[in-house]
Amino acid sequence: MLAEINFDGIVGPSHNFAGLSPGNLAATRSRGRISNPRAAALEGIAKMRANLALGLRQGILLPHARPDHRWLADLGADFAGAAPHLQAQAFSASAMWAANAATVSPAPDTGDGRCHLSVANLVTMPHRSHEWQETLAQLRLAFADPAFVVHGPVPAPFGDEGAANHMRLAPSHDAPGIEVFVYGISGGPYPARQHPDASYAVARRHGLDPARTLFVQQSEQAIAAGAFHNDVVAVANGRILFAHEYAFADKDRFYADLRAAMPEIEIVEVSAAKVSLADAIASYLFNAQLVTLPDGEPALIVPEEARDTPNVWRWLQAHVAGNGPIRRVEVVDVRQSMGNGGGPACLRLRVVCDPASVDPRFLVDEARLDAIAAVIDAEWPEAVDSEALGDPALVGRVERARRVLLEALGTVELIDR
Ligand code: SUG
Repeated sequence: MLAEINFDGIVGPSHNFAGLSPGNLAATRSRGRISNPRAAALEGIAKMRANLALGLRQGILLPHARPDHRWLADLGADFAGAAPHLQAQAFSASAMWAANAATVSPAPDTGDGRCHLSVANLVTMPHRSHEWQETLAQLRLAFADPAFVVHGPVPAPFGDEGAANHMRLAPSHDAPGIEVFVYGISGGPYPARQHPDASYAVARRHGLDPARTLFVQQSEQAIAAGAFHNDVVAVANGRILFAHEYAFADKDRFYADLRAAMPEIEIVEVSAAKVSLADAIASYLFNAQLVTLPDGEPALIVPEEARDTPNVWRWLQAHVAGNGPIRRVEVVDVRQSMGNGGGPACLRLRVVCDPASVDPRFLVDEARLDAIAAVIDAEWPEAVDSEALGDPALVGRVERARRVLLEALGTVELIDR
């Protein structure tokens, strides 16, 4: 029996606002702010609790070793002596955004009937380019069962940012689906982070049926407006595609191809006249978790910022009141992550699989979340100044915090991955 499990990245103790992602407007604007790692991680725990309360299944991915001494050693540097920009890049907690961990093709879609995961290389941003090694180690533990195939990264220079640029539509989780890969060609002043050849490579490696696989270009306008990943302007689940009018370069052709591949598709498009691209991106309306509740109802889990943006909230209320395909809206507070451009959907990696085939250390219930929250309360720094990342006391605290968490979760083999 296949189910969707959302694996949320636990916000690491080094969470800070160093402004490392050009094209991610929230992160750029937050540069220099004092961050609150403890509050950030507890927001993430509260989001997971809310998902459990909705009857959804929940998993976790763990904070990475930061600073990343191995990466610095490859650069011939050590943390204390490294230039400030390398210190910040080695210290980032960006692995929290699990939607960028991997691309996942569930078993019903693949040639060999196994669930395939390809770890994302994240080569476009230096601070994210050294995530894949530890992500791969975690995926190989969590999905060690023969029901899964875990692939290494697509080689550079073909940038791959994982599930954030991938959507799956299927009548039910355990039925064969349509997989949609969204790539970028140009983004105006900003980098296009998903290379088309990376998307093609992942689809080939996963053994997807070309008749049920679409490759779609993200609009340049969307990237230039701050949609550095497709999941900032579109999200899909079940029979529903929820997208902004300006998300795709050629939406008419994409919609026609989708309708041909899946006649029962419901395309919910938000027009620019109702919600501008700027408001969609500032509110993260589309960086929502579009989920199927246990009773079969589609629900949208949006960040507080969507409720704070009047035309966005009006659109949502009107959609639900007007009997639109999305039947329910839930609001979660992930403001610390949002300050770095990471909404509810960025924080999770969806894996459709038999839950019994997953290493149980990567699954959570309320009791396990209590244990994680206790470690966060005791060990996570309350505040971090991105201008002072070189402070040896902070480094010691961050390293200890992660170690205590991995010990509490019984995943000590990852301490030195
Ligand atoms: O890659 N922010 C992340 C946010 C990722 C959001 N994920 C999805 N859309 N799925 C990024 O831009 C900022 C970190 C810093 O500046 O320190 C950052 O990496």
